[in-house]
Parts: sequence; structure tokens; C-alpha cells
Amino acid sequence: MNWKTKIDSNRITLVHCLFFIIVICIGAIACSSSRSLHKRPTEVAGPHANEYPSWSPDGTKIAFGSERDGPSVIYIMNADGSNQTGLTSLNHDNYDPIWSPDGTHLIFYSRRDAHRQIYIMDADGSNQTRVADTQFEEYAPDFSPDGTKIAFYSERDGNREIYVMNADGSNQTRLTNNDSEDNYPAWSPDGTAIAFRSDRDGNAEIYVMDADGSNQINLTNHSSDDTKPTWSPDSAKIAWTTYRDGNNEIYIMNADGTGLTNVTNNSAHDFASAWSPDGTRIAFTSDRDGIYEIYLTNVDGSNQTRLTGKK
Ligand SMILES: [Ca+2]
Ligand SMILES: [Ca+2]
Repeated sequence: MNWKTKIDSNRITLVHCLFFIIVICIGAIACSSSRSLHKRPTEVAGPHANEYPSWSPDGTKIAFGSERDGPSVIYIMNADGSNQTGLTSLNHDNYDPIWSPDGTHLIFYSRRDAHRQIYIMDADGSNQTRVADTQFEEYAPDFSPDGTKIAFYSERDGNREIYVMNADGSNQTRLTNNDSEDNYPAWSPDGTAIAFRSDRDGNAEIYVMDADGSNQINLTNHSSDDTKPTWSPDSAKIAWTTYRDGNNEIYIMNADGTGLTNVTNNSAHDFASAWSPDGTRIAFTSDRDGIYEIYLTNVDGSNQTRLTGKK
């Protein structure tokens, strides 16, 4: 091998190496991009996002999380989008507000102390109090319809499981128990059932169980991600977020898993549904106009309108 052949040989090896590295990099970027899209509905959105709406029981207001000023702040607004008011400080992230059944309080989770924990405040933002100091990561609270209990999920037993406690933080009870992620509990308005997300069958599915944790049933049985269930006020239907059409959509099904309808039907990511108390409309989050904002739709998918962001 003369010096030129040796240099060519080295060059070929170098080209092979570079090609290999580029392929690895492209693969890693594609993988991470598709993962972030897939996880979108269950993760915190980016700057300026307005997301995770919750209707007040009288239907006049919507609470939501907003990152318009950086950290996630709990906001309320009138149901037509007017009078948007921040209730929590910019010092810490606060997420996923849910109204108490009597409309006087909001529960949410916050990172203001060492762990993400469940907090409650008056509906005007005063008296912000931690419900229970458990020293574990806890998320996504939801009131029972009589206001006496709070369902939430926690990492205290090694992976995410659904728990219930009294509204004063006492009597904490685990409802799910397996090696998979169980999260996003949603109490049925008639009090009998809790819908939730679980990936125990290999991918995210919507499950329902009796309010005591018995009879856990997979309602969706689909290979795509299904997450974040919410009930219709008459407990007859469940809205949720699904990736089955190649992007996130809000779907509705009967509470037994039959009769699926795509409500949003838009190529953007539509997620985090909340049913209006009169049953006619659904609030949700979408990035169809560029960044994540709160939208309203009629239950049949008509009249989709944006409530937050520049008009
Ligand atoms: Ca699924
Ligand atoms: Ca969509």
C-alpha cells in the first residue's frame, strides 16, 4: 500500500464514520421529535401557552394554566374569554386547576415547595394552602362530586398510581396497584366511577373503575396514546385526548367505550378537554394557530372558537 492508497483508505474510513454519526444523529432527532409530540398532552407546554381549561360549576368562568409570563400561573376568565386574571404568583409553577363542586375553591398542583403537591385556594386566589405534605411528587387533583374527597396521582409507591384522600388531606388510599403508569383521574359527576389513563396494556389507554378502585376496565383498546379523560355532566359520555389519527384530537365515547366521535378533527394538536356544566360545549387546548391556546367547541364539533391569545 503506497502513501496515496493509505490516505484514500483512511478517507473512506472517515467518510464511513461521518455517515454513521450523521445517521445516528438524524435517528436521535427524529425519535426525540416524535416522542415530544406524542407526549404533548401529558407534559407542560412551552412559553406563552394557555392550557388545561376547567369550567366553573355555574358555567360562567373557565380556570386554566398560562405560561404567558414564563412560569405556569393559574388564571380564570369569563367563559367568553374576557377578563383574564392571574391568581397565583410568578415565583413558582402551578398547574391543572379544578373547581370545587360548590364553585368556591380551586384545587391544583404546585412546585412551590420541595415537591409537586396538591393545593387549594379560594376562587379569588386567596388562602392558598397545601392539602397534605406527603414529601412525594403528586399531580392532577380532581374533586368527588360531593366535594368531600380528592382523587390525584402520586409517585410515592415507586410509579404513578391513583389515590383518593379526604378534602382535608386525611385518609389517603391507593386505588391502582401495578408496575405501570396510572394517572389523570376524573371523577364521574354521579360519583360512582373514576376514569383514568393507564399504560398497563402496553400503551396509554382510558380506563374506568368504580370509585372504590374495583372493576378496572380498559375502554379504548387502541394502539395509539389515549389520555386525559373528562366526563359529560350526565356521566353518560367521556371525552379524552387521542393520537389515533396521527395528531392529538378530542374524541367522545359512551361511558362503556362504544360510539366514538372525533370532535376536533383538525391536523393540529387538540388536547385537555373540559365539558361545560350544561353539557353543550367542550373547552380544550390547541396549537392550530401557532401556540397553545384555549378553544371552545360545541359537542358536535361545530363552532370551534379561540378564547385566549391575540384575536
Ligand atoms: Ca391506546
Ligand atoms: Ca387535531
